[in-house]
Formats: sequence, C-alpha cells, structure tokens
Amino acid sequence: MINHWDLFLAPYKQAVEELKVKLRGIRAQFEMIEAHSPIEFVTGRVKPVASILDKAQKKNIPLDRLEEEMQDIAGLRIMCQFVDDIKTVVELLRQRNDFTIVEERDYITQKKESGYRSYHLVIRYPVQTIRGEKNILAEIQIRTLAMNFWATIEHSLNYKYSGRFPEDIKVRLQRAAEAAYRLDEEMSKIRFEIQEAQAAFSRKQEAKGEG
Ligand code: 0O2
Repeated sequence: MINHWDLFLAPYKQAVEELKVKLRGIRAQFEMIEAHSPIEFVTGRVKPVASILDKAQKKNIPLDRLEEEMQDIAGLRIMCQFVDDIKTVVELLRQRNDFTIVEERDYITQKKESGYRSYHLVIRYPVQTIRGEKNILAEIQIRTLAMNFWATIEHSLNYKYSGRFPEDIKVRLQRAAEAAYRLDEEMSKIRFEIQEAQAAFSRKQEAKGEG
C-alpha cells in the first residue's frame, strides 16, 4: 500500500533519476569529443526516511517544513579526478537553465573542522508531475576521488560512533584528510602527464574495438 512517505518522496526520486541522467550526459559529451571529462562519475540517492527524521530532529525542522528547510532529501554527487575539475563542473552547472542554484557552500577553500572537503550546490529543480510542476530542492556535492574516499570512510565511522569520535580517531581522521589534500595536490602537479596517458590508453582501447 502506498504510504505518506512514498507520496512525499516520489518527486525527489524522480528528480534524482533525471539529474543522474543529465549529469552523466555531461561526461558522455566530453567523451564524444575525446576531451578530458571533468566528471569521473555520478551517484545519487534519496535520503532514507530514518535519516530525514534524524536530521529534522537534530536541526529542529518541523516535519511540515521539510520541503523548504531540508535541502538534501534529493542528493547528487559528482566525482572528479582533479581539484581544478570541480571549478569547471560548477561553471557548467551555473550555465544550465533546467534548474536554478539557490545556494553554494565551498568546503574546499574552507574545510569543515572534521577535515571534510567538497563543493555543495543547492538547486531548485522543477519536476513535471501529473498535477503540474513541482519545484524541489536538491543538493549536488562535487568532490575529487580523494575527497570522496575520505568522506565515505568518515561517514561510516561517524555512523559507528554516532558522531562522537574518540580523540585518537578524530586526530587520525584529520591527518587522513590532510593526506588526501596532499594527494590531490600531487595529482594536480602531474595532471598533464596523467591526461596524456589516459588519452593514449583510450585510443589503444578504441583501436582494439573495446572503446
Ligand atoms: P548523508 O545523506 O548521510 O550524507 P549539516 O548536516 O548541519 O552538517 P547542512 O546544513 O545540511 O549541514 O548542509 P551541508 O553541510 O552543506 O551538507 C550536509 C551533507 O554534507 C551531509 O549530509 C554529508 O553528506 C556532507 N557532509 C558535511 N559534513 C560532513 C563531514 O564532516 N563528513 C562527511 N563524511 N560528510 C559531511 P548528511 O545529512 O550527513 O547526510
């Protein structure tokens, strides 16, 4: 039987599915012209009901204000190879006319105390429904593969410790975040070589008919 949450989340599900196709389309277009894609891969999810309720309680959001006040019920994540790709992606997203950006949060130049780094965009996205257009908020997180590795590990530890990390783990995570930052810096320095190697590799695959 369809319940209240299924109905509430339906436009968010639709938005996530549509946006995954659209954002993956950007990568496909770069591949088509054999240029470096600033997007490595895209994921998306609708926040599980238990997490919505948890966050609403933590942030004092009344349940009848979720649509306006919880910005990441629909969440998209764009992973990039290099830090500079993040800027390129943000520029591409700013130029689009299928949604409007309502907020930008730069946790790259201003990392969070935990060590978290990512660029967040909150967008207002129109979903077409049988009852007309419905505008929903969605959050797009843009990060490098190294930032994503760190955030994924920290997120699972956060779950284990319910956000209250023992001091030694907190310090290790901060050190790991610095190591991820240095990894991004090193990769940026040899970016040209990496891209040349990747281009040569895909030409070889194409010649073998595996492209
Ligand atoms: P999920 O879906 O489990 O990832 P707040 O939640 O108060 O920190 P706010 O206002 O919702 O912040 O917006 P923010 O900080 O732009 O976005 C929150 C989301 O960013 C989180 O979602 C995470 O996905 C990610 N994030 C922010 N800080 C951290 C961090 O320190 N570590 C990790 N791993 N991720 C972080 P949720 O709500 O946690 O949900």
